[in-house]
Amino acid sequence: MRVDVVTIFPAFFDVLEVSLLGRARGAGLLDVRVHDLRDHTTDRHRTVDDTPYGGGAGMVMKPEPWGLALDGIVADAPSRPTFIFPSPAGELFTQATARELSSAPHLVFGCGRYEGIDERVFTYASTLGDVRLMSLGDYVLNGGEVASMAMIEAIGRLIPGVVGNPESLVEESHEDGLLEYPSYTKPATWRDYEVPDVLLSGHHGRVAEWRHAQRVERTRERRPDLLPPDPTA
Ligand code: JFH
Repeated sequence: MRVDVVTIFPAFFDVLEVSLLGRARGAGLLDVRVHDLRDHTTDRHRTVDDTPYGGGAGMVMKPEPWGLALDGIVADAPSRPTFIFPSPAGELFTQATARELSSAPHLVFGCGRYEGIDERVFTYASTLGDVRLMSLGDYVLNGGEVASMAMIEAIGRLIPGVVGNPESLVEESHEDGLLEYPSYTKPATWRDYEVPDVLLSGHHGRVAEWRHAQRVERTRERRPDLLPPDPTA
């Protein structure tokens, strides 16, 4: 998979080298290229923002550098890319979104800052490929970089060969709508806390039942929104 990232903070993405995805990049499964938006400015101050038409707080990212940056990426693209712009006003990015995007040959992440990007950039990008405005959740970050990084990691680990054990991807929580069961490892007693007896019993059927019950109970307590509606409620 080819991934391009456009940002005014390219150094943010240095951590991709040391993360889980560093290995995937080494193996040629993932080709990530980070571009500095300011390289596409034409004024002495390398300006990327300006005041909003119609007034209001803060600054908005100018369209011209974005147009040049996207043109440059598309010029040597393998196919029509999918553009992803993190935004607090986007559709919710979920595991299903990550799954869907993991089969795309080319993703382009546009990282806004300030109050966001001039709306016409999204319109222009939609003439070059599919455009998705994506939110990580209902809270406000300072820009699109952290959201892009999270999405690149969530998508990248679903590419076959990126995560070591393919079983851990099939069994994964959030694909079947329940939270995961609690995990334990050695020692069996740690600071007077015991591992639940059933896990030491060797009864695979009872272990599976116990884990399923744990998943349902934890989901009801922490994420009732994931469960089907209770008809007695
Ligand atoms: C981003 C920022 C907008 C103004 C709510 C009402 C008014 C600050 C680019 C994604 C998620 C983001 C995100 C993604 C891209 C950018 C900062 C934007 C406003 C906020 C204030 C700039 C934030 N899931 N959260 N945040 N910002 N809005």
